[in-house]
Amino acid sequence: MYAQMIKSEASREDPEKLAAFQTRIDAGEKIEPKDWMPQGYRKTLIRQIGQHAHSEIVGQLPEGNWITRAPTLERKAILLAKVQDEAGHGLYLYCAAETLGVSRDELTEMLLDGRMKYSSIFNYPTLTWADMGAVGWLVDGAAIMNQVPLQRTSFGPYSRAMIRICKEESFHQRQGYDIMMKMAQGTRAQKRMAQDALNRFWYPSLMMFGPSDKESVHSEQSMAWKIKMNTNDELRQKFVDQTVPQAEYLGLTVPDPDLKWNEETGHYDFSQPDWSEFFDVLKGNGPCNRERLAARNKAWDDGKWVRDGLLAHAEKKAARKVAAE
Ligand code: BYC
Repeated sequence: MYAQMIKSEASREDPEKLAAFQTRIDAGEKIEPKDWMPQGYRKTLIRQIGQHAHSEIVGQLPEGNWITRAPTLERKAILLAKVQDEAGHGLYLYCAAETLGVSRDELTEMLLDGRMKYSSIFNYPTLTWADMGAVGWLVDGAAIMNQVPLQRTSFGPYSRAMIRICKEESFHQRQGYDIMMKMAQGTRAQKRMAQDALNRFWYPSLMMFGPSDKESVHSEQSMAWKIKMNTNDELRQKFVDQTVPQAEYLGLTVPDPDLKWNEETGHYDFSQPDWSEFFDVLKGNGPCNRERLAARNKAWDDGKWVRDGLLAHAEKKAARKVAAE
């Protein structure tokens, strides 16, 4: 539907402008907010950047759950800093989306009433401290795999936001791997916890890259516009190739009996996630969808008095300025 809408919009655009735009993209030029751009390009960016921003904000919830229960003061401080970074990432991304003519409030309302998505991964619960390790190692690892190429994306503000975000994500992944290392080298019970976290987060992490290329509705157009730099399957494969040796180093087992190194392709063969589960989570039926949206709705409602106060203050200031002129 969406892809068709983008195509039908393209047919209404001025063909000369479209061709000139594509030439700029092909030449690797950055598109800036005031430049002419096709409506479909603008909409696709608002969708992707908005969903990305929402993912950062909703992504604070499963980890925020563990701040008060971190095992040491040091771990608590590190986790707190990581969760704060994620709020910052959300803000950079909302700002990048705002340059396309949509307000942060509009984006938030679309998240809250279910018109916009956030990453499927955050609909899974974080049950033990080892999950903080698995989230950092696997979830941030998958995020980095997806986001490093996005530093070269064609839209200037998105690309610049990604450069900053990627630097912080690398620290996030290291802290996750460090937790896994401690758990994997700890007592038998701790190692079991680490293995259990890997078992539960492996396939949901593979799902983060989106559906298979055959099922991906946006990839073709988004890649032609360099909004996306790789297909979903390409990045998923890179993630598996990078992560399996890390699991081996930890002495943990990736929960896939069909996982094996393929000499011919130079990549790991692996089992696909259960795609029916993925689409079910997208429809709102994952283990934590309702809880996550309820938490965001509550935060929005509880923050109303702050927004109202700031707005009233800004209006008073503007009125005073006009009166003084
Ligand atoms: N979850 O045509 P496709 C983080 C949707 S945050 C939910 O392949 P596209 C972190 C997709 O939106 C990481 N929905 O789409 C934060 C589309 O539906 P709509 C977030 C998904 O856009 C805190 C439909 O499925 N990263 O790292 O070409 C703590 C068809 O898919 C998912 C980003 O957002 C999913 N996993 O490709 C720790 C990166 N996958 O919109 C960590 C930027 C697909 O038509 N985004 N869908 O209703 C992207 O790179 C791309 O948007 C995707 C999907 C690769 C995710």
